[in-house]
Amino acid sequence: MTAAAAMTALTVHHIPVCPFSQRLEILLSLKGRRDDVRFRVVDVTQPRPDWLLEKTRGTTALPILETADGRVLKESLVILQYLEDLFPQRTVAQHDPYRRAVENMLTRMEGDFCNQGYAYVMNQDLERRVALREGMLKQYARLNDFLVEHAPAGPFLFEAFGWAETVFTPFFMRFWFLEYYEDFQLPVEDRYARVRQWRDACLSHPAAQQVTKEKIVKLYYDYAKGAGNGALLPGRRRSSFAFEPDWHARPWPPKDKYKHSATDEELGL
Ligand code: GAZ
Repeated sequence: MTAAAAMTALTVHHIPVCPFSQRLEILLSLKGRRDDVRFRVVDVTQPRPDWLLEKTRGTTALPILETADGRVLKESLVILQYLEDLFPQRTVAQHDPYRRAVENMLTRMEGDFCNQGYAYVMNQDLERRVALREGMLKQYARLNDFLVEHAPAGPFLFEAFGWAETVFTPFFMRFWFLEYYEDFQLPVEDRYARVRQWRDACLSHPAAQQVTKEKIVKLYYDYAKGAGNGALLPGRRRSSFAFEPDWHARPWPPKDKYKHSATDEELGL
């Protein structure tokens, strides 16, 4: 199939507030091609439908990209590269081999960064809180160090918001849940200054405004209580990831995740 034919009917099946699918939206926005891909929402609070499980051959992680002729790609970083190759007019990745390698080294740090932030927000044990905070700070310090070595001036890794920024920005946004539920702030210290500058530039970029702090904080309440991916907590009938009632209409959730478990009613669900 030609590239032109391939791009006429691309469908991403995704969970709307998922950081991995936000990467795809950011990349497409940077390329001015957001409308060339159809995004179909999958309700994470329901079991995956059979038609979707058939496409994935049983795996449940999203996003997946489906081509016009029904072939399926998995893994957000793989899909990101596919879209980059398919829409080459406005490239986001670096061309120079050395620069691309540097950007890939930073990209490889996303897994540990993500895992640490999610372990921290999902923790229910008060005694582990200090260690998790330290672990998170260590991740930020590693990023800081990398940026100081490869891009001391900033704000981005290279001249503009690019590949590494596309990969990390959804997590910088998700980690608003740490500010809210864990009172976690990046300390104003030299060893975090460069990563702070990077994070702030990422957060305010026009191509990355698919979610807000309010939406993240409200939808991720159940994560803060230890239940990921739309799982139901004891005593609850609805997940905080439910589409209805709309998150705009719900109150801000209680912040004290260690002492209190909010009911559906308190969450406006
Ligand atoms: N490596 C894949 C990619 O595409 O890059 C990851 C995709 C993924 O994890 N998707 C999640 C999913 O579909 C939604 S986003 N899960 C349902 C399933 O059945 O697999 C959750 C975590 C976590 C880190 C991230 C997420 C998250 O812990 O945002 O724990 C519950 C899920 C480290």
